Amino acid sequence: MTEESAHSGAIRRRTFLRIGAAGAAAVGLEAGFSLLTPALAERGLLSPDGVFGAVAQAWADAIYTEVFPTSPLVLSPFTDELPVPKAMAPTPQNVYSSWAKPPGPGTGQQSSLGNETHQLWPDKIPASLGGPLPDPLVYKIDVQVAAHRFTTSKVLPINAKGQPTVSFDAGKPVAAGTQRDLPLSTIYGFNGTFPGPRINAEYGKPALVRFTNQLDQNPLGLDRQDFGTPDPAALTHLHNAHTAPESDGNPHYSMTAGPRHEGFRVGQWVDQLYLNWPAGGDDREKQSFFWFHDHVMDHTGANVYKGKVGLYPIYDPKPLGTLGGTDVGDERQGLRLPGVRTDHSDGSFDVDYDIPLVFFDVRLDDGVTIHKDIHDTLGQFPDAHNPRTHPEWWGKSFYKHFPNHGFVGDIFTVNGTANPTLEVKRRKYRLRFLDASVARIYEFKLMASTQGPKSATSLGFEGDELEGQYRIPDAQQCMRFTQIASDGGLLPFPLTRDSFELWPAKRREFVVDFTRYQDGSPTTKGDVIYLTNIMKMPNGRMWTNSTRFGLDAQYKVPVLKIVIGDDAPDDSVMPTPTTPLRALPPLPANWQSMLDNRLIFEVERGSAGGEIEWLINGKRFDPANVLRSLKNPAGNTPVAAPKKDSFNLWEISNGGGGWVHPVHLHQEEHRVVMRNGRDVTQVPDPGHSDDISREDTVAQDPSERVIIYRGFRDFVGPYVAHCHNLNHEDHAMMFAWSIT
Ligand SMILES: [Cu+2]
Repeated sequence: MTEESAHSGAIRRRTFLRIGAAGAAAVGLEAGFSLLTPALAERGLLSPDGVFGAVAQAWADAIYTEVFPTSPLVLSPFTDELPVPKAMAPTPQNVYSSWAKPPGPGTGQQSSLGNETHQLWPDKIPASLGGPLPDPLVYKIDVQVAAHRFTTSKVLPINAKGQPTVSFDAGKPVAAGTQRDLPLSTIYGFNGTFPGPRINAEYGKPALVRFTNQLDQNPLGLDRQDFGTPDPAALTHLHNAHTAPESDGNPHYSMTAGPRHEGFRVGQWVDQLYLNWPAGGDDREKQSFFWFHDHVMDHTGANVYKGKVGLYPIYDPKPLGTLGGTDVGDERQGLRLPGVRTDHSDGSFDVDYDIPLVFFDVRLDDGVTIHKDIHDTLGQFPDAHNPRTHPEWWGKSFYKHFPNHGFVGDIFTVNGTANPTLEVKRRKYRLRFLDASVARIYEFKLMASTQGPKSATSLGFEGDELEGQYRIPDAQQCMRFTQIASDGGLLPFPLTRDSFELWPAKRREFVVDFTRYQDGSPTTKGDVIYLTNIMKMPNGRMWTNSTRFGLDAQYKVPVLKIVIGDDAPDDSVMPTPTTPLRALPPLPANWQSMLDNRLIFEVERGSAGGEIEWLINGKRFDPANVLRSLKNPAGNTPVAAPKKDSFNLWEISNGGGGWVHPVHLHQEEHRVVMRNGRDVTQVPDPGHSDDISREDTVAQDPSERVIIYRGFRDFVGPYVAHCHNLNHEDHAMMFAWSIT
């Protein structure tokens, strides 16, 4: 049986629903359609001509449920140590060269299917663009079913009013008021861990990762619950590396080439080649902190939430003269950013005082909240027998594929641990922030509190106000952040921040000096500082309160406890607001002349509802066709198929309705040139001070219009752009584009 025929019997649910909306008559013979039709007809959800049309909204309203479980209260917060992943070791050459199918540049050598070839092997990068580069270091990452512990603390089961409530042990009730240990949650993890491995990469040293889908293996017999890829396919995107489409993990590509499916199925592997080479060979395009995550169409949110998150800081050993200094993880050299590097004999290296912080909000099952989802009609998780409750899943991670407003958790984790503690030396640190949450946006501040954390329940809060579980009512800001990097790598100059927002998928890097407070007074051993979230975001729609939009002075949620430890040597230098870090790539002087013929993409919540409510230019994601721009001021509607080595302006506009969208564009970093009609190339928008940097994700407040300048260099082929609120992405807020 071929790959295609093996899967042709079941049309994917989303494809079905999309087709249904467009006119199901055209595909009435599809097997999946006939399978689903009776169930839908029985529920009165199908109009006589098979087109959902007007019933879609009613259907959606009937199926949405915004009832979420309240997670049990973590009773001893800030006792678990923050896990800091160590650098992963590459596979030795004598090992990978003995693999049955070793990696390489040959025809068909890119995946186990034998139908794809690396577009640009490192030795083929032209000298004019900084090549050739050496053969890649090889890493092997297996996508595995595993178990994960969010906390070692006892927990107290509580209800939405914050009162003690019953829990369940192997499905059997346990009396209210009983303190419990949390069961392990089932994850789909890179090498079975959450967060997954950390690859410390370097410009000039390509890396190749062989991702193997082992999700069929479940030696511990873990209950997979009702989320994650049902297939179970795997597809990984190194967000947002400069990568050829066959290694980029975009679903658009995987369906037309590669696996010709939404991802790689169990037993298959793909070699993703990360050249660690900047766009156009331009050192100013270098970045500093990638992450890799799942990107299976329709299930990215569920898969990321189930644990498919990995880290990929990238260092730069090259002295750049006037364009900026080296950033090699050694504070005695170049930019002298915090970092003490240890090189290992296997080719990997670790950097002390350089710490990634992955933020992820989770919700744990209370055993009494019904699992009821629009997806239940589609038979994806037959063993779950939804809609019903799952007392046997008490205390394990709970997910809803399709909430009306987006999914947010009520326990905030850092590097996979709820309410962790980091003991720091009295010196400077480099902190790399990543929002790996499905939908939550954070605003962080460094705060001190004399009274310490109080549970939100003890303060009388209930419902959504319990999100984050703890508060520090007396907290005051005590330190500032010196921002050195954003999604697109080092900034041209550092920014001093009292607080900053972190949107889904975005990275922000900071230097923090733990030797003194912002008033200049020294810290002392044992002092405690809380990294505190001050953005209240009760659901996935948007925040209700933040510094920019009406702070709630009572909402101060400690996320990470930082304890000042011993003195330590520190050869790093705090960059000042005039320290050049990395020059921006050139913006043509005549960029405004390109405005009239820009491409325009409007993201919006459509009126059709249901599975097809999240739209771009009025269309749901169509993997088979490149999207067309809305009519631009020049009167044209160009298709999103730029020529290789061209540059253009793209407008991303938020269609409104009181939603916010982090819109992520694969491939090259962009630079915001206009926000809401104003040129921000010299003076940034006051609400978006890092518009001065290069980024890969456009943060869009309600109804904002953002125009970005971006290039399309070095590779050809299909890419995607999409909202990184993963509930939106998974429900079709994505479009296909291509470099031709
Ligand atoms: Cu969105």
